[in-house]
Amino acid sequence: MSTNGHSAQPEQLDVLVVGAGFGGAYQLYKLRKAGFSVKVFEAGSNLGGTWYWNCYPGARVDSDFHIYQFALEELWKDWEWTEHYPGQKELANYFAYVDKKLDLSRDISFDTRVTAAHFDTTTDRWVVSTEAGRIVHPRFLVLCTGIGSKPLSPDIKGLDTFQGATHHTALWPQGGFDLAGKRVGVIGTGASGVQLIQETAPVASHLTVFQRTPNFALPMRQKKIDSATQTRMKAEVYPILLRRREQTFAGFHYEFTPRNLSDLTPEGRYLTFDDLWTRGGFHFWLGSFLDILTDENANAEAYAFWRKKVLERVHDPEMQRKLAPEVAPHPFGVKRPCLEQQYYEVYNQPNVDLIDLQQNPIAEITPKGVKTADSVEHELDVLVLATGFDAVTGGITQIDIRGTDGTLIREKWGKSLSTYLGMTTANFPNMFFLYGPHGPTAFCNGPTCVELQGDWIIDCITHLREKKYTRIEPIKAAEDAWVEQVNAIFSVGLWDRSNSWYIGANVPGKPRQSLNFTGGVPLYFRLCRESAEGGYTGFALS
Ligand code: N01
Repeated sequence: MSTNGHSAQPEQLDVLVVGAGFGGAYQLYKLRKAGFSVKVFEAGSNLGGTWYWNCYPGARVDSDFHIYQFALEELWKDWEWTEHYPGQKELANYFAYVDKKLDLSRDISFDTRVTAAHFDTTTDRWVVSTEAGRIVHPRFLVLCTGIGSKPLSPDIKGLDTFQGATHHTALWPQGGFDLAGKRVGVIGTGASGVQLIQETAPVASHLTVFQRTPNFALPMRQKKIDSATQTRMKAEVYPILLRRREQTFAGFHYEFTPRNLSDLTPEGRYLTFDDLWTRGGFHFWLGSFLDILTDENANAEAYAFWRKKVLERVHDPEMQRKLAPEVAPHPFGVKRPCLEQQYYEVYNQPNVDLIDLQQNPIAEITPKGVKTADSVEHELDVLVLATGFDAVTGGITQIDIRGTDGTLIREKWGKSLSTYLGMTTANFPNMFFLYGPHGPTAFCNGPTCVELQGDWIIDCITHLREKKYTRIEPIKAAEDAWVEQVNAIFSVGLWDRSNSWYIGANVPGKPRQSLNFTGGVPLYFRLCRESAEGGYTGFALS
């Protein structure tokens, strides 16, 4: 290898992993342990994936600390969290700890963006190129690009004319960017927007929030976690809590309430809702009644309960209408709610304006700020784009990936998404992806998903090595059947009733369809296991 990282001969590897977040780190550790030659290419300058890029003020995980970590005892036994829902800095520290403990960085090339991967049918290897011109020839390509690695900027007239600072939440300056004392505008009220808004309102001189759809945010109920509690949890419950993740719909440590809402009296429903609300976190969503995401009436009751709670916290009737309208813009929970800490109180502050873009859309961005349809120019020092991602598929389709017949994955999935088992796709042999399309992904705690899918992929690659196969790819008929199954399960829910990233509806021109497997973690992994135990049914091995 030359000093600039370019080999005279392209480097041959067993596996190239793309991305060094939870998924990529796990692949590297386990594949290396299994004796494979493996490297990770990561576009960022450090480990962490989402937790590297999303360093905007207030960025925080909304899974409970004990399930949002690797289930590897060699890691959790010596690590201590400080908060129930850790912030981005703590997660970055966790990744530094993981790196040191597992000695990961020596096989990771940072600041290395993969731009193309073409399958060579003569060698059964991938030819992978990076932005800087490095080329490697791995047998297998494992894409750990996550759900949010392609940030989406809005197509708004004049955006590039703004003379203040413009920052997308997912591309926040690594050194930080201070919003204190500034006139800040935020477009978007998804999870990123809500977190940034509640952090910014107390310090900005003025905050203007541009909201297209209200977020049905849920109380986080953050708390500090002390050392004694964790010592006890490690001794008594950690292994069981981490195992339980495999047995619940969302890869959490709790499950839906095992009743339909209609089975209970109005008082019983109220008491259950109140209990879930008091627990905080996602209990009110992923711990709620079984029919909450499939039955309109059950869903409407959940919305009414949520709305009542929000109205109690917001003083101004006009703010109440914008944040929690009487008629819900979409069913509760079919667009991702997020966890909030003091989000609703922000709108009682005199320095905060909330613009309802449904009533008063953005006309254009000007050099001074944002002009709305009512001709008011909202003057700003900073414009924050909390406008989300080309989620789930974008991290993969932004790479020039070409399969056996030269087809671009972007073109294949541009028509309609098709995968087999949410980890592979026909005509793209020896390529796996995890925490991506048609997996439990958006409905699964991240570490749960990447460990379970990750183990399946590693077992599969190990099986191929043992049997001396050099190539695996899904059979088209198996892929078609999988897509049919994914869509049939999806059609039972109310998912299609919102314009959410869950279904690609937030990206202009993206086909509206299920991007995830919505049948829950236990069913998903049973189907994956069945294929493996049957000798990888649905795949052609050669
Ligand atoms: O992105 P989003 P996000 N004009 O797509 C609005 C994870 N995450 O970055 O709803 C005006 O949810 C858009 O409006 P609408 C988590 O899975 C996790 O916030 O489409 N507005 C919406 O309000 C999350 O779900 C954590 O009408 C425009 C917002 O921008 C996922 O990432 C923290 C617009 C985008 O919301 C994505 O969250 C952060 C336009 N042209 C993120 N275009 C935690 O774990 C878009 N919007 C805590």
